[in-house]
Amino acid sequence: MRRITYLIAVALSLGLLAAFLPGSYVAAAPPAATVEVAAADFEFQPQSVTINAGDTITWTNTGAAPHTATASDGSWDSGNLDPGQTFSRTFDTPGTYNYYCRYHGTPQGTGMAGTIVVQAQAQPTPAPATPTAAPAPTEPAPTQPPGVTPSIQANDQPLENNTITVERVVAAQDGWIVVHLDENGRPGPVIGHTAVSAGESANVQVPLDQPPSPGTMIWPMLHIDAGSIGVYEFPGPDSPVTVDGQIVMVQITVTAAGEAAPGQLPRTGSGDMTSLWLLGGLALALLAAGAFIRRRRTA
Ligand SMILES: [Cu+2]
Repeated sequence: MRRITYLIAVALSLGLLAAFLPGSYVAAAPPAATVEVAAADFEFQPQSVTINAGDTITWTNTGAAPHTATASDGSWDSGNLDPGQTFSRTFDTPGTYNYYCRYHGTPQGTGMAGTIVVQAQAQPTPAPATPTAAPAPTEPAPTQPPGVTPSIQANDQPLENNTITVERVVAAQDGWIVVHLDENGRPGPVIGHTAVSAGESANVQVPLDQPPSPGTMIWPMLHIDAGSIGVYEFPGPDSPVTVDGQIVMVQITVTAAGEAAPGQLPRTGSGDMTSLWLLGGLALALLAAGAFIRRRRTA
């Protein structure tokens, strides 16, 4: 009996010793891994990743628009990632980390958002995610009927009642004209949208929630109407329309009010007419008063 106790003690000591030996001698925790996540237009792929504590996630912007990977609780942020740029972060503490794209998602997890599940290292490698746990089905790029190539055409212009006018839109299906603010030469946050029907539309008016100051660059962009039809859902299923991998959009500049485009006659507003009448009336009154005074003097 005592001999068995002794053997157990020896075995335990050896085990302890082994635990302190360099990793090459001992079957230690798996080496830290780097897991790739794509920040595509407009979703993270894969949307959910499970890693071990100590592993690193590298996000790569594989899209055409800028994106970010930003912790939903605000504890970390990649900053702006232009197409091709990467951001890496190592997750040492087990837990579930939700994140989103500041341009195309929300901290609440709608739109462009993702999750990182960090497991304690001692746990066995997780089984690959089952198909049912896969991210929400990706909406395929809308297929264009033959002969219809979506396009958008707009010029630099001043705001009229906080509204911009998009000269010409060709849409293969019902959708939206969405106006993005410029961010480093690419479309950033959305500042307005309006519905547009399939086919060709002229002079589409888009009201803006945040009127940009003169000199601001903006990007009118064509989006599809998917998900709930007639409800603007972006970030969400109402994704931008692409033609040959290029988003259908145009960059324009907001000019100062009253700054007429070359070749255009200056507008005469009702306000200008009112002041003209007032001036005319005043001149007539002065003339009449002068005539009255002169007549009184001569009398
Ligand atoms: Cu994004």
